Amino acid sequence: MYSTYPIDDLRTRFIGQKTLYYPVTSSTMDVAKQAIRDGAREGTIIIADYQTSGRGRLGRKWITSPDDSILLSIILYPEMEDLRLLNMVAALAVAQSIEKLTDLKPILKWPNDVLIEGKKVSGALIESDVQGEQANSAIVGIGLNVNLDPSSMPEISETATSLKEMLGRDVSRLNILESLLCEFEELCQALRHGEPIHKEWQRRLDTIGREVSVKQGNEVLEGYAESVDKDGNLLLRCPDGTLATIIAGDVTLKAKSY
Ligand code: BT5
Repeated sequence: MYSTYPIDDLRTRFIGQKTLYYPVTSSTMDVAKQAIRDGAREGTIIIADYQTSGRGRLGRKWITSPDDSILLSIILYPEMEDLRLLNMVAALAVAQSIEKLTDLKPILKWPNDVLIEGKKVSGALIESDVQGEQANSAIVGIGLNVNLDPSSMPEISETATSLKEMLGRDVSRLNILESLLCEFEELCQALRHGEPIHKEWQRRLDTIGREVSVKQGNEVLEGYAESVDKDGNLLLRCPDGTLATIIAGDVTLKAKSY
């Protein structure tokens, strides 16, 4: 269990100022959807100690054991043009909050993974309600492995890590959460003021300048990850010299050549 809720003295204006907290729920995304239907205000967060059906993108699972992770959904009512940038906000907020509180050096993997020493410590899932050209709402879901022990979880033991595993000590979920919410709000404000947050995101992306394979459904594209555009799409230089714009997919990095 988190020790205290709500967070005392949370230094944000709107993110996390209203919290719905569950020891166990199916998925904080589902709770957030219902909260939107019930008229939740912007910045409302849903946090859980455990999810019975935690989800990732494309129907994949998000796996944790009880009380060891940050499992968070944030409700936003964004402008349409900001919607596609929320994955950047989520990944940057996670990376910056880890950096503020530890000496770890997280890096980002396109589109929204946060890695430490090549292993995934956090992922983000954005679910939105869009009608025509209008974004009605968005839910930013963030899973962050704080004290998780990946070695006890065969499905992710090879690919996942946690702050505890990297630091060799327990880490306060509450401290990380508080920092994460502050970073998230600052980035939201930057986005609203039209600041180019994609530049900082791109700077931290390990994917750029690497040979990669991109899986989109059953199709696999190979090429050189040249850069990202301001909407966060990956620009892939294909072997025939053409430039492909990748909007969604899973990237596998090939070994670094020095
Ligand atoms: C993501 O999906 O990385 C988005 C994860 C979002 C989870 C949060 S938790 C709060 C909120 N409520 C939810 O129900 N979801 C959100 P994706 O890129 O599809 O990655 C999923 C893949 O990551 C899985 O197929 C596993 O390989 C791996 N994975 C699963 N659990 C993991 C964990 N705890 N740590 C690291 N990797 C994990």
